[in-house]
Amino acid sequence: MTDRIIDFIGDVHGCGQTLGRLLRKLGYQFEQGAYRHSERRVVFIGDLFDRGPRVRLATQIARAMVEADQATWVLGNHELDVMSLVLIEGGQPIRPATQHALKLARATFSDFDPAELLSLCEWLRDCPLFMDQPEWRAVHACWDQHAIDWVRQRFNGASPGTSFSQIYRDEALKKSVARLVRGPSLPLPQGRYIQSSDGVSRKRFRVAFWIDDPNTLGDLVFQPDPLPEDLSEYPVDQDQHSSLPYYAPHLPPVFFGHYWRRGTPEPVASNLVCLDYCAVLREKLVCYSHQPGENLDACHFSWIESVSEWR
Ligand SMILES: [Mn+2]
Repeated sequence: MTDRIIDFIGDVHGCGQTLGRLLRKLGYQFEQGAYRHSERRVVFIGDLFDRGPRVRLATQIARAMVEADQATWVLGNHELDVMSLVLIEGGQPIRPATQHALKLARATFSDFDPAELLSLCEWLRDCPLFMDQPEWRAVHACWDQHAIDWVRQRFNGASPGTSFSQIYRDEALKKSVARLVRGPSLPLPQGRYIQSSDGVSRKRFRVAFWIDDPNTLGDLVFQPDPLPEDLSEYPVDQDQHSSLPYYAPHLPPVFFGHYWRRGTPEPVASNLVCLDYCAVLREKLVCYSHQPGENLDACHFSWIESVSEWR
């Protein structure tokens, strides 16, 4: 795998038509049922499911590429959430379908017939939660070595396989998986909350996992909604800080998604690339084309404006 250029593609969220356009822009050709390229391969960084208008198309493209050995599909939180609602074990769904869970998964459920979605979810059991190559790494939200080691040991590898339901039965495993697919967050001080742009009020905020010595909460925040100004200057509690993972700059580059970035894509640190640029909010579906061994550079990003997905 290491001699090929790797195209890491961020959160597709049902923008299936935009995904096809991005692959063609990168030089992939649709032949024998899958997009293919002789010198490149794709790593989908997760969250192909939910929210957008063409979830089924997006997943058909990705699955066909995986089956043709042209891509790897790294699982995101939205894949895991749908799988846990759809997969049956011991005669019951793994996770009960709450109103909130059904609302998040609505675009996926409405685009598939139930048997087809079940079969896709069964197939996804064998997709990995992370990729750990000598020269690069990929995960949906956060590389936390402790969580990676824990998951690898419990799954005997990177894919849940027949152990999928254990994620919802084993608290330590659940926490580790959540760390990989949702990333770390911190609680706001007592009684405070953030009214975020999606209409939800939150008592926690998402934080970066590569800040060595933060002084204030503002040094750590990594999400679209800023902290209120007074909280931004709030000192970091050292106990809280020591609970967070830290990814050091000498480690291999990590490619991830999940964080709803905006603007012109660029690496977030010398060895970290976030690929989620809000395709499903009519922004960009973003790719980083990595030649293993080379330094990261903003010139290796490419993207498609996703607005035509709705025309
Ligand atoms: Mn996500």
